[in-house]
Amino acid sequence: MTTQAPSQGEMLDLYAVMVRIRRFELKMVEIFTTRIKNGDSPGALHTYCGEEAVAAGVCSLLRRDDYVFSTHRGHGHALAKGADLRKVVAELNGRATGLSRGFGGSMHLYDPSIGFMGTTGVVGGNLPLCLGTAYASVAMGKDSVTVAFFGEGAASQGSFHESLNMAAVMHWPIVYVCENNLYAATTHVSVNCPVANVADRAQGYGIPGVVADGNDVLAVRDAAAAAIERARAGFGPTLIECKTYRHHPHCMVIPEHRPPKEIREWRARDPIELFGLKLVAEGVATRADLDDIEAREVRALENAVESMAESPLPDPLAVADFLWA
Ligand SMILES: Cc1ncc(C[n+]2csc(CCOP(=O)(O)OP(=O)(O)O)c2C)c(N)n1
Repeated sequence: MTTQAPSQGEMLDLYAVMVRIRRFELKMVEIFTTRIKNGDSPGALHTYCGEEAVAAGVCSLLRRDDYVFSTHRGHGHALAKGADLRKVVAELNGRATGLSRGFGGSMHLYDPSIGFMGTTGVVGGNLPLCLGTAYASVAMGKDSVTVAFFGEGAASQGSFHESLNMAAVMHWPIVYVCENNLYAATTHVSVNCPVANVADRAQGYGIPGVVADGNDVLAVRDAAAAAIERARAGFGPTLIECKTYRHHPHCMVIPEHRPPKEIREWRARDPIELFGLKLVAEGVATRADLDDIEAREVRALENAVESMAESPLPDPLAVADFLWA
């Protein structure tokens, strides 16, 4: 397998995508907090802060005609796959200009035009679905690859095992990306996973299982490169486990339960800061270049929030557009 080192432009893109996701999530926390204070109920918000290197690293290698199946923690996957920032901001705020016309929200973001096959509120629910696009690619003679992101909690659902087994026996082009952030809501991975690594479970299906540092975007990219190449060439699925950690509690309504020391230690390994330091140390970018990227992303986000605020709510009767006749 050949893994091409990213060019300077690709490195800066990786940085920009991670910053875009981080800024987006922090802004949504701000907006949702205000809305809750105002007696509004904007729904659940599962942020991806701390895990950006996974989505950025994997999606940087995908083509538009490759497919991504996401989770309840999926804003980062959508943005990394190329979803329009304005439409994602609008969708999370229930506006008619949103990705799902304002009817879906955080856990129902879809954009099939870029191969983004959706976030979902059903933990492990995306894993059987990803078999569909993989089968379709094979049946149509296309070399598109399907990526399924999921948490380590989902890896203890029956759907995980069914999906891996099917993909393995059929040699379907799927890259399974487990985002092991140590906790499924409040349950530590050691409670529901009896082996050291989720990736070890790949052995049971005769496919490669790889552990990657999920806070190192280049390590994620390397692991993904080999898996994508393998899948595209017709050799079947790979299970990648990215060890990472979320900055925020599980969602807006569940209080923090994790040990403060553990949170501090992981936050000290912030994927964006680590990558920024590396870019500067290796002369790929100056601190001023990185600040420019940050400023550009902040501007784009501010514009998206402004346009969302001016966008209408969906017409309730338009829901009929989604019903079968
Ligand atoms: C089938 C199902 N069971 C339970 C839940 C409630 N639930 C929502 S998120 C979550 C934790 C999922 O953990 P993990 O898969 O590790 O993803 P993470 O939240 O850590 O990203 C649970 C149990 C659900 N949404 N769907």
